[in-house]
Amino acid sequence: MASQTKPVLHGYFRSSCSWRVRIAFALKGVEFDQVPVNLIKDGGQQLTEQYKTLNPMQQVPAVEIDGITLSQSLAVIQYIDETRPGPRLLPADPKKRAQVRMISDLIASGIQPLQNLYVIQKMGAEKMQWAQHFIDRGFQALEPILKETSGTYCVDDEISMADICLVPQVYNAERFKVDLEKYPTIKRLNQTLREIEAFRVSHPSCQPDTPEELRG
Ligand SMILES: N[C@@H](CCC(=O)N[C@@H](CS)C(=O)NCC(=O)O)C(=O)O
Repeated sequence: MASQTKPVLHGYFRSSCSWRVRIAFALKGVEFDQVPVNLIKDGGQQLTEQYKTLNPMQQVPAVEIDGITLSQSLAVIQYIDETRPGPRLLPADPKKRAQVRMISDLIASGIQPLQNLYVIQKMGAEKMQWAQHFIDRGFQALEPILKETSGTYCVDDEISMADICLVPQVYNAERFKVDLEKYPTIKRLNQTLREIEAFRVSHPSCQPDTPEELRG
């Protein structure tokens, strides 16, 4: 049962996993509070003992919701979907639902962790090349899958968790200067999705902790 207290998202404006959760809340029309966790400042506020109590992996997001604390953005999104009214974020049809999970996992397990801050910091001067390589590798797999599954959105014509994962990953790809021309389906879907209100209001350029120079 959803409680009356507003959920609290501990996140970072530019974190793609935090953005996923912001999109899910926005699509469901759920109000929430944000507590910024700066991944860079003070050597990384996610690494403090205090934050570790919220997410022992010392990553964002962590979400306080209905009396529990959750980490792992896909678990958070599915909990929001299962407890809040509004558009379904996973389709009713088992085949489509499996496709949504396949695409979400491909991004959340097969791409994002390999270009995550903690990992690329270990790569020193090669970090750009490293991130590009793994995003490209993932997008080479994602492009034919999406060509097959997509309609207006990643799976058919309903917005789903797959779309929630795609847009922040494309944002990361752009940050790491991956050539998106090689991926026409990914590019088309991203262009369509980023115009949608829930994706716009949750964009890294307009969050409470977005620095002035990156606001837009
Ligand atoms: N599987 C986790 C991944 C979380 C994650 O990688 N968060 C990144 C930001 S998107 C982070 O906190 N990085 C901090 C670090 O690498 O030190 C999820 O989906 O929530």
